[in-house]
Amino acid sequence: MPLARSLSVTSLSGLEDWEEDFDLEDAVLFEIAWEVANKVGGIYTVIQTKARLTCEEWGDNYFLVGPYMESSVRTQVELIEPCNPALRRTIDKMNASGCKVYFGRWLIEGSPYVVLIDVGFTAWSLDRWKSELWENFSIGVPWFDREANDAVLFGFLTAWLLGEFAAQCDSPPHIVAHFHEWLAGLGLVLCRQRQLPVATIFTTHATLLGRYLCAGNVDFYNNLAEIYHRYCLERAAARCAHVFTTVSKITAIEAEHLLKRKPDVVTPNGLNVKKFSAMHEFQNLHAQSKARIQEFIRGHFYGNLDFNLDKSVFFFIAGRYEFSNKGADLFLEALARLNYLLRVNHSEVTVIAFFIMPARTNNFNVETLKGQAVRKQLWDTAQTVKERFGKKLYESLLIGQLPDVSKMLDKEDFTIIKRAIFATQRQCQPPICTHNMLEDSSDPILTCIRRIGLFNSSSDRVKVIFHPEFLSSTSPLLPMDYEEFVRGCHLGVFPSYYEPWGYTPAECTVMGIPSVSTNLSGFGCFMEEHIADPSAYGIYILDRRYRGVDESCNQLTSFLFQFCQQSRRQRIIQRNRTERLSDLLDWRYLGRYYISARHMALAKAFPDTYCYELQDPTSTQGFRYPRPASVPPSPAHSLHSSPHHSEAEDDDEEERYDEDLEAEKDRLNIPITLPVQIVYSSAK
Ligand code: G6P
Ligand code: 1S3
Repeated sequence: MPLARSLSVTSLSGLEDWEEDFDLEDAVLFEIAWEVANKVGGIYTVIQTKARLTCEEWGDNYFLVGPYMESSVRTQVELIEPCNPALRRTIDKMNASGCKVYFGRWLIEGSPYVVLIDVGFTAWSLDRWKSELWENFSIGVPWFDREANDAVLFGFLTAWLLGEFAAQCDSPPHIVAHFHEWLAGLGLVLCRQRQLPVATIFTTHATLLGRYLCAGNVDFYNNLAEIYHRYCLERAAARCAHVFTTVSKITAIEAEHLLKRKPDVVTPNGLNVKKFSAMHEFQNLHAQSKARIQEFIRGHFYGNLDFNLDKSVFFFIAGRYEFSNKGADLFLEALARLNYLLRVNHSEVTVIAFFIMPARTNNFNVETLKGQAVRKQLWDTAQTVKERFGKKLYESLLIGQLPDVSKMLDKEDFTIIKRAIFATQRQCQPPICTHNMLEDSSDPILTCIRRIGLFNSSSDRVKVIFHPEFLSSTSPLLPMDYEEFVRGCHLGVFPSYYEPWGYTPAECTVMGIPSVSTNLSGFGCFMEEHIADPSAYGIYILDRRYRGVDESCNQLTSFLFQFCQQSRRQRIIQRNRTERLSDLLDWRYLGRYYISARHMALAKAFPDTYCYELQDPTSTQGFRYPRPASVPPSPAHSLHSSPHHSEAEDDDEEERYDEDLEAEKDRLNIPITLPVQIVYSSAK
């Protein structure tokens, strides 16, 4: 049997210490998800970032289970022989019975073990398994739903794996199996139906019905055939699990109504926070990345660069292209209103708003590529003229004469310069979209831009760039990866209507970039709960729950307008505050909710070995980051109503900010409320 593991959750910048003495000596953890070593969306990020902490806790007894996808395996997984003898026998037995199961190490932080199942290889069993599903659970999966067919294969294969593993263990094992999302849920249902000795957890990251109902423009009736059986699989998993969790309180409400089960634990999503040894390193990174975005802007707006780049701020929205669920509709409308406000107030600020959402395209468009080529040519011209100039200066110095400034640029130099200037002439406005869109006329972002008239004209104070492809450092247009890009921006804007968690604003926070989220997103609700004055920390939370669309749009416009009125120094101070919240989003802190869920499941499934007690919920105090003392008492003063405030005001605020850093450290030692307060005792 493996060695006992001791768990220690260390103190984080004043956040409470959390020691756990639950005896996990002979327990084994399987975490099962369709996105293990297979990037589809947010669940991949959850599993991948959490792996290091879970490996530290469970050591060699932690196994991730996912589908075998050849292209991902080639680049992300090192295939090896299974280390655990019972698991080796399990895999050998399954492979001898017509399955293809692989074992390896996923090459990410923590290097967790992965069991990867080739579901296609066992497709010959699909009809039989679907009949079983119908006979035992009355869930009928239609032949045309490929995703649901994969879910059936994956479900039966994972239940097979867990059952076989339990049978292969020398002594009765204590298995915890944590299943994520409906695509993996069937394995859980089968474990319970077959009465396997497995403590089961089901986490839903978004409910199927919630997503469909909120999307608004989904063709509901023509999609009905694809919804119901998936919903049945999801609901069965949620109802059968020993412990049911959702990623946020907002999704918990949804689950209570749509899946008819209140989650036992809310397991918020964390990140692997990288701490720089130098306090201000993230500010330097902002400046470096911003300079690269500015270069791109110079090319994109060539010939129309009539605004001051030094007084420009970069906003962005990024993510899966769900126009209204992700709030791209509201963002565009607010940008139109902001454009008006900046114009009537004669603001010197220019806003460049990026939309990074993948759509169907056939590559970059010519005008956009040309912009970068022209910029490059201008740079080369400047270098040529500089060299010629330098040579003349050098020659005059050699003969001990002051140079004749009027002769430093000759006729040839002027010809070169004029040719370069002529090349920047442009007959059209700078493009909105960087790519050739396949569905240009019906694309929701482009259609909305046509309606609101944000066409990147000179008079517009708000410019829009739609990049319908995820960013990559190998792009010929904007060669930056997502992280670099985020660091270079000033504000992430995520006014989502449907967002069970929302990694995008969380990622901004840990990089020290302020963001807008909503009280309908898991992240927004979490921050609202834990921070006394979120906007002082650069966390703007939009009310999309209790206000109408028009009112929410006005609120967003006012957030954006206020942001545009901040001075550079205020932005720097605000970024420092934002970055200080990153501990709150670190798995080292948030991982404890997963630990709670696992212990609770073990105690429910194996009551003779483990038990837990619910603590009196009134005995603990909720944790809240206090309002930064450096913020003046009235919000009206914390954001200057005029952009022309004095430097002295900034100095005052900066000084107060430095003082309050120390004071806040002490005040952070407040107990934190876990969603379920559990005191464990190992009754073994
Ligand atoms: C960082 C850098 C500063 C730079 C500033 C620009 O803080 O360390 O040197 O001046 O970014 O901030 P801004 O909000 O104007 O991009
Ligand atoms: C879901 O992915 P999505 O973008 O479809 O799961 C993510 C991870 O839990 C979550 O962050 C996101 O809000 C959900 O919507």
